[in-house]
Amino acid sequence: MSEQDLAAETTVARTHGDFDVVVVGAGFAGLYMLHRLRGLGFTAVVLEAGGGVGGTWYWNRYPGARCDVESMEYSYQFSQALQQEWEWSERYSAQPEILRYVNHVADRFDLRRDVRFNTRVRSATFDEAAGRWNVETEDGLQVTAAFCVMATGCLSSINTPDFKGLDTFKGPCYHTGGWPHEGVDFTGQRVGIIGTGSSAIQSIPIIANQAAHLHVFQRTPNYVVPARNAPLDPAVREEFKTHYPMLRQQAKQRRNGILYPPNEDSALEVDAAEREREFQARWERGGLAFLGSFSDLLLDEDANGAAAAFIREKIRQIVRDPAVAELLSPHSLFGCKRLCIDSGYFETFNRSNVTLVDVSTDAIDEITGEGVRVKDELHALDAIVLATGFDAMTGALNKIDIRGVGGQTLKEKWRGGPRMYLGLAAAGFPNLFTITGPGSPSVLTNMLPSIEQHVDWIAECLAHLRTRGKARIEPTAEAEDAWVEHVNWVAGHTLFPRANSWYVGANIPGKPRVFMPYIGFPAYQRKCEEVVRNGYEGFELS
Ligand code: NA7
Repeated sequence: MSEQDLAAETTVARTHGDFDVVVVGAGFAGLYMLHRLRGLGFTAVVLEAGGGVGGTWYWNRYPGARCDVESMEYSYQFSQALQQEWEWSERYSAQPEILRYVNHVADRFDLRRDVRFNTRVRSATFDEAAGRWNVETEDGLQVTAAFCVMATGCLSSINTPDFKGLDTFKGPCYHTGGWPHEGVDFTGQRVGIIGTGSSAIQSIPIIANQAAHLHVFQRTPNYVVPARNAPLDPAVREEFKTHYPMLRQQAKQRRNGILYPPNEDSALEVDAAEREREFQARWERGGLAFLGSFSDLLLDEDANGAAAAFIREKIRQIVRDPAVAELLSPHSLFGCKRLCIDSGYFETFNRSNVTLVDVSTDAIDEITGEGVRVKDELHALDAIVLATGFDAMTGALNKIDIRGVGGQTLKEKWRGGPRMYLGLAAAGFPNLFTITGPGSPSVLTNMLPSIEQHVDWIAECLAHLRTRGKARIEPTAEAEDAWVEHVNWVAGHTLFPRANSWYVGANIPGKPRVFMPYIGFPAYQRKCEEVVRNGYEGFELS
């Protein structure tokens, strides 16, 4: 289906009148939420800012955009037929293929007719007297529903740093998280890319191949392991398809919901040769499996240091110029920012048309009409790429004026950092749910099973309320406080909170430093099940 067809379809979704549920966002989360709600006989409408389905995969069309979770796992599992019929082509899917998959799902389950595209939500207000949510969009539409589900994504609010003079630059400036649909041809151009996170690491080798010259402005180097992407081995595909239910179950028992085998040994209890062997085996295997090399990499500083040293040595082996290799070598904690997965990233710095510009001590002073100025040097450019990330986890929610009981805004409630019960609901905001909200495992996991677990929980909760004749659900302040404390307590036993990552909001100036996701997918699922078994413990139903 083309973009035009999609846009034409936007008028089809019924938006007048009352709904049982209004869902914000038509990415993987919002689409599956709609599917479950329909199956339970609830009326629902989905409001989506983009011109099509797919969320993250709709917006992030930068060159090289690819998932870092393997294709056979980065897919829905709610439908056996769907997971049997879809054929992934590569070990890690590229953005266009994932977008095709989401579109296929939308068609297969006839979801589009309840989605209103090109519709950005401006506010959501709880009407206490009516016990309903009033949702208003930027184009003046008003929708009311008994329940509101925010499926707004964890990495959907782009971060554009406040560079002096950014708007004076004469050439085009692109953000990786809002890439033009028609693509960009950098042939013959002098391009500057700001940032060296996952998006930059994926796009740099491809842009370098095209551009006359690429300047990479790096503030902090990252730990990167090879993806070893390849056409999907038919034997692997068959293995998954034959044993999908069992493999999905196994994955749910893993800390991050991903199937790679974890090594239960401590990195410090084996000798140096064994440590090296394990790291090397994982390096050759490729991908996030490197995180599972040893059980204590994210718990113990010395174990962590061993993994860090291994990767630094790899960088020295790959990058020919020792000064560049040193600049590319991270000295922060390993794995406490999202580990990046590459295809030829470090090799790209051996090219004569690539310059690494260190902006760690001397920040970017300004952007002029001609390029980027750092200290006294102007790097003349024809185009700029901002690979500067997102206001993660809370950004998309805080952009919407969400008002609960007594007119309190969610933004105000979260002034000191996000507070939610289970990352699903917030005290003072009855009948409002978030999918993969702060305080749930979300970004530390394979997002797809995390999304499905949340959607299933919410769907079953709504069905329960209907059966019991209850109209309102809200977590108690005590349950919320205890959960926030627990999330922090668990994180405090790991190295995670010590790193300046977007997990703690360190990338956004002024954002309160709080470790936002919950560490431990299996324990989290058990907790959610226990809450239900105990009659929605921690929630007030009325
Ligand atoms: P990231 O991982 O947040 O990376 C953003 C990059 O932009 C990172 O290198 C930042 O450096 C850099 N940055 C941000 N602001 C500035 C300024 N003001 N000056 C210089 N450099 C800056 O975002 P991505 O889009 O790459 O990846 C997001 C997630 O998507 C990723 O984790 C995967 O899960 C998929 P910093 O490290 O803050 O010094």
